[in-house]
Amino acid sequence: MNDKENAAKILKHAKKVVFFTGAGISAESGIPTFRDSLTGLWSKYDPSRLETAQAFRENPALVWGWYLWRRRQMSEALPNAAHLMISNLAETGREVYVVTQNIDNLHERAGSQNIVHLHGSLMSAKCFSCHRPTELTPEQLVVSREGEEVPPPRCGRCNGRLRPGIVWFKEDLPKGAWKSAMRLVRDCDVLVSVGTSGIVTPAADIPEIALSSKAVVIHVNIDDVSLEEPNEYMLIGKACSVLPALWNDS
Ligand code: BV8
Ligand code: ZN
Repeated sequence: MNDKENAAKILKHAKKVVFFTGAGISAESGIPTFRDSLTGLWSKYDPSRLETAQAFRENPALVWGWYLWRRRQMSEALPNAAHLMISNLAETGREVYVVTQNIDNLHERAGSQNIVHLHGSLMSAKCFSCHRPTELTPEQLVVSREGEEVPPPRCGRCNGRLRPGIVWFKEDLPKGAWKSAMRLVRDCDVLVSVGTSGIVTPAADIPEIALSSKAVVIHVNIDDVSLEEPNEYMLIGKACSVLPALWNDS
């Protein structure tokens, strides 16, 4: 049997499955990934300029405007066949969890329930000064074009600036999120790692942690990202083709 057939068989017999996802799973929904040479967000913006608290301090309107723009891209995107396969698999009597690095809400909109956002979510905002979480009004979400600078709204409690509820570089991951992810990853039968380049830590350590906890790891990526270890399967291809086939073939 080839890797795909083996992986499908393993998934069929799994009781507890964790899907570890990165930007690649949302690529076919039209949301640019970070490292695509042409359209990737990195190539348009220097992450060190925009994805740090320092950048927000220096130019809150640029950073807030950029995230509003990304939020607009997300709202115009739809969950794809890969997101839907994960949500449908949870209806087959096995435990299915999602641990995602993505800040979009496509897993939620595909119907997945048990989701851990390691790096926060574009749906949330909090105060840069007192950290109070704040719901945004529709008016506060308006942005017209990419790169538009929009001064962030103010906190109702301390009048500090609101920031996106996400984790920037050099910021710790939410304690609860990391703990939940570790509990799930250490206790699963199969970890399916979908559309991640494995560059950003500590999230990038997750497939290795799963392998050392005796889980099988199935990578789904257009590139070969395998760690060349036993109990690992590398399925090369687009998430929207590979994931549905993984379930239909089993
Ligand atoms: C931390 C939210 C402790 C924001 C993100 C030096 C100095 C200081 C820190 C560090 C340092 N060196 C390392 C670090 C740690 C740092 C880090 O990892 N840096 C990297 C750049 C080396 N990490 C941190 O800072 C983390 N915090 O460590 O705290 C600490 C405290 C103080 C000081 C030091 C450490 C916090 C990291 C969180 C950053 N926030 N996101 C936002 O999104 O705007 S990271 C962001 O980038 C994503 O969340 C995700 O994690 C990452 C992108 O990775 P991927 O999702 O994998 O996406 P990518 O584009 O890379 O890859 C896409 C993949 O999909 C590719 O493989 C491609 O082949 C594939 N693909 C494409 N299309 C498809 C496909 N596959 C299938 N189908 C397709 N159709
Ligand atoms: Zn505040």
